[in-house]
Amino acid sequence: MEQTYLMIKPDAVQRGLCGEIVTRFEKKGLKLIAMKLMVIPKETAETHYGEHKGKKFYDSLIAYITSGPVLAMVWEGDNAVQVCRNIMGKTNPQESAPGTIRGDYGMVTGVNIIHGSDSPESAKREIGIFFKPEELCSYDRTLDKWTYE
Ligand code: DAT
Ligand code: MG
Repeated sequence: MEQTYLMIKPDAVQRGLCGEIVTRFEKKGLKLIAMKLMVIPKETAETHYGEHKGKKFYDSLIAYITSGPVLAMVWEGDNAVQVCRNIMGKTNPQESAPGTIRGDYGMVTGVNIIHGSDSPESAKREIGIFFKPEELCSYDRTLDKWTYE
């Protein structure tokens, strides 16, 4: 099964949206593998967002993502990376479809509620940044036989 790294960003933690957001992934049928509330150290944020270094929004992105606690999570499921990106919506919340997390809760790209890995390779890298292997829970759910064919 594919795993993805999701992170509820500081704005959504402050706004009390963690429960509603987690519920969407649970109800979809994805499986929660790991979860940790943490304030990201600046160096870790720079590693995570390394691909954006040099872009005009980079400094504000690092300041934003380190401005308060984030809820770091690993979720698992068939095609989990793309399924979660679909649930999140487009990067710019003004272009995200209603019904998506960013479409329902966000207003601007610079404060856009949630992060999700963009490929299985990114997911492996990002999970490794935020979690130790022993922090990932391996377990069976009886529910899965009603979720998958
Ligand atoms: P995504 O988070 O959808 O994977 P991304 O990887 O292109 O999007 O960018 C990472 C984050 O950087 C994004 O969630 C918000 C911020 N960002 C991207 N483009 C931006 C822009 N043009 N202005 C302000 N912030 C931006
Ligand atoms: Mg991205």
